[in-house]
Amino acid sequence: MNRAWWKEAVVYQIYPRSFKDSNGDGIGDIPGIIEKLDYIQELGVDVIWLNPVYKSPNDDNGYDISDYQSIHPEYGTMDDWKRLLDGLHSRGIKLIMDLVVNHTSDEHSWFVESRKSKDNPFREYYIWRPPANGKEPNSYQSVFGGPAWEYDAATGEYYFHIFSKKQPDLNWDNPVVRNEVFSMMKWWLDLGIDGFRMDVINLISKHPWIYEQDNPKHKPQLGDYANGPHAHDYLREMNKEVLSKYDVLTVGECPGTDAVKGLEYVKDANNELGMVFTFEHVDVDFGPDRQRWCKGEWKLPELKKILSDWQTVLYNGGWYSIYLTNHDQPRALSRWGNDSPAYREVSAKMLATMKLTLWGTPYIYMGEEIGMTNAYFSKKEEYRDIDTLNYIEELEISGEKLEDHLEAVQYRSRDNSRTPMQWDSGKNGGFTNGEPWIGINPNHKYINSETAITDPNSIFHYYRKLISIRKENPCLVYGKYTELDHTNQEIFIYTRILDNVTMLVVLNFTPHTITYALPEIVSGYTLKRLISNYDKTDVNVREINLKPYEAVVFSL
Ligand code: TEU
Ligand code: CA
Repeated sequence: MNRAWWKEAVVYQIYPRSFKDSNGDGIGDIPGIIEKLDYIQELGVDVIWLNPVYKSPNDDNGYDISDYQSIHPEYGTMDDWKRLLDGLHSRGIKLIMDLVVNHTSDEHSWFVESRKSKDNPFREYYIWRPPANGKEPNSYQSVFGGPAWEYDAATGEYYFHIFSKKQPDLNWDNPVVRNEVFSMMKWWLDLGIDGFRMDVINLISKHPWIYEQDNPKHKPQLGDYANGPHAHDYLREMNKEVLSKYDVLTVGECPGTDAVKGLEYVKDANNELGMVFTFEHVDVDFGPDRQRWCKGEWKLPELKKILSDWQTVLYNGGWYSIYLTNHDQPRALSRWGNDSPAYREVSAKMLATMKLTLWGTPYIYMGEEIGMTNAYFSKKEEYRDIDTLNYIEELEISGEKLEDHLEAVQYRSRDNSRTPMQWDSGKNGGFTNGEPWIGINPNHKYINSETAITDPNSIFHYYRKLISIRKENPCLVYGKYTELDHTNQEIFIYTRILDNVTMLVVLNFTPHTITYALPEIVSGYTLKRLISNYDKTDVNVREINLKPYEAVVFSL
């Protein structure tokens, strides 16, 4: 397996709007991030992924970009951004930027031109179709609700948008568009960035059916829009024209993709991407018919199967990335761990152990390192996310009450991970001196980074230790992953093997004490405990007594 810096790296994701506000306007900004660089360095991560900070009307919090080559004034200036890059690089930390090129904002100058007339030179930058029988070309829906086609009076045609109507999709079949994107990417890379996280990059090539008459088979969900006929062609072209000329980390967000399809994007031999973000594990608790707005059941063997599949399939010449939450997902701890006071710390550490010992590059989402939990907002006024608000409006239109769907909304809303970073127990959790743009979780009184740093047993320090153990043990980076005892409903157990080094990871996913017979593979070995979320591990040659949410890594 080829070694690479980005395979050995640990990435920390910053959602800038909610990280740290430096000027009291209630919105996190780049100078705020600069204030916290020592904190980031202390954690021991190698790379920062910054969510979009470009000029944007903020219909979808920066994922609707109106100028790819300037910084949104709310976040600061280009000079601030350069200070951030220097501050990171001088600490040995790399920076990857968000590349959002499936769509632009409708306020981007390309679209402003495109909508003016049918013969405008920018017309073919986007996807336009005439009405069908005086209506939308077809009734396909956008991911955020409502039609995927929006009427534009100036020319009497409809444009296509997978996300909000303020996010028109770019026409990647037009080579001029591809060249525009490639030269913009070079511009950022030449400023010294270390790679890109690519938003819904496998949606750029459109399936022919999006233009066709309604087909009852197609009630498209996000994943159905994915992996169109030219997705790989366009990524290979991007690699050839841009990426191959730099030593960079690339991670493409790829909904609707299983491991076999995923491998095609990341196989060394294909020269496309370094890694992809997969969705199967974070969709494991969808309801029947892949319904997202509900609190579906999930079982440990299903989660293990998804993770194992990806790690096994991608091991054949590719690379994996492992995240448990991000700015679109509920907090991992509130989902797969246990956010009640008794188990919050120990289950957060258990999940951290899993993330840092699986095969693939681990991503930590801001606040995960201090065990932040879901927001559980109960009123419509508290929500900010367009996706959640559109859903609440749909409920209202169909005469339903939010109260009757509150459990699902509280569980699923993207705002759960977007509440401000909790820095201290004081006013607004130390995030801002002003009025925060979104509510701060009241639990900042006891869940905050100041407390975490002073407590040597905190989740924060546990993460630091895990990160350094990973760095000291190439086996945890490159070692082959093998799952044991797949059907076990309560325990996740696997080995990592590299040359003559074997590591065994045992994770109890329940709040119960479990006596567990150790697998055959350990017989004849002495178990050396590398790390655990408890002071002592009760283990003998034959069995282990796992305490609630106990996690332990042994080297054999
Ligand atoms: O995410 C795409 C995406 O899959 C989610 O928006 C998904 O619809 C959501 O998680 C609900 O399951 C990317 C960005 O990460 C997201 O923030 C943007 O809103 C979206 O693309 C459009 O740019
Ligand atoms: Ca600010």
